[in-house]
Amino acid sequence: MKTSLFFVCFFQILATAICRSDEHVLRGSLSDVKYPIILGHEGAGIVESVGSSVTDIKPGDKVIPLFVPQCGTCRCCLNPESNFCYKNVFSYSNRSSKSDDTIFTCNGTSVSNFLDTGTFTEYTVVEDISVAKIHKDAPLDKVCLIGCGFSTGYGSAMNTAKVKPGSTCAVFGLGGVGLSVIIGCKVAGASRIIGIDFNTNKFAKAKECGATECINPKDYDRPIHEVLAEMTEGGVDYSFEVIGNTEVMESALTSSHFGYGTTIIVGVAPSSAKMSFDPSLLLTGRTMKGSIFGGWKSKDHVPKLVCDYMNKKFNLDMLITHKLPFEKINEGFKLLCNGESIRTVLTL
Ligand code: PAD
Ligand code: ZN
Ligand code: ZN
Repeated sequence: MKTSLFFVCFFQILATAICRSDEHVLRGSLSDVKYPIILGHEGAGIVESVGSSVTDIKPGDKVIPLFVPQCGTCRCCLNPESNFCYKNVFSYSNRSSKSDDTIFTCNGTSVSNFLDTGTFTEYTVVEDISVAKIHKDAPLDKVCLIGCGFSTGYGSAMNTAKVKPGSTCAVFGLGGVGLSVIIGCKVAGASRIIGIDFNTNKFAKAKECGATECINPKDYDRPIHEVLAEMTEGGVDYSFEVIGNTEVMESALTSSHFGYGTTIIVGVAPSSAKMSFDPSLLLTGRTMKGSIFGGWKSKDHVPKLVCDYMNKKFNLDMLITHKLPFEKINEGFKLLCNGESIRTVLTL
């Protein structure tokens, strides 16, 4: 391990949820990930020990690992508009250098640690820039969702899109992340929130989260952007792609109103995917942006989001449809793939 032991935090994972990004890796759609790998990145736990230079976390503290680190000193961390960090694992240059830097081995073979957080394990070790101390009374089996799905969706609406009161939003994909976008749009004061999914079983939960209407593209014999244009007198103010499908990304862009519409890409497309769309969609005044971890500066904001949850600023409990003991992890993946679950939380 190249990381200095002075700066690490060793902790027990007590709760972790399953996110679609874990399943992307299981399926092999993110080709630049090295196998074997410890998946999981939406977890929470309790610290066992820390390196001697770690000052903000101590044994016994409750923590959430951060799949986007915050070193606090790089150009991205110093830019108030960015929540990226030079120490991220997403850029190709970092990935290759990280590949020889595995913390874990099994029978002499290196084992990668997904997004430097790998929460599908009883114990793990991360750098202090990849872990946030949270409130001592936080319920770990709920706030683990703040480690990825909830914060990503909620922040995409609040930070990346900056949804305005009275606006109209369209959310493509009603999984745990898409429903969290809906919660964010609602908290931001959107007056119409249209959920789009080809699994109608997701509609009741989407409405519980704040969707004002839900539509299924399979119910129409014309492109969904035409349906949305009709419903909204020309297009929505904000559209969100929360699936990871480039064709839907194009639909989301086309569904936003010319002159001012904003489209946010949240879904993770397969590594080989490329987008192609008519550039006049942008030329005519639309904006398209991506959002990683909802734009939150992870180490600063995760503890605040946990407090906001505890103070009932938002409710994420309705995203948790299943709870299983950790040994039943494969059942949790089946529920996700069959479209039956929103979030399954695995506990020790
Ligand atoms: P999920 O699988 O629970 O939800 C996806 C939803 O999309 C499901 O309800 C599907 O039925 C629906 N769907 C799939 N294809 C279509 C289609 N063509 N048209 C309409 N509906 C469709 O996933 P999730 O909510 O856990 O994650 C969603 C995406 O967000 C996924 O790609 C994941 O990798 C990505 C993600 N991004 C970040 C980030 O920081 N940007 C973080 C976490 C997850
Ligand atoms: Zn995730
Ligand atoms: Zn940084």
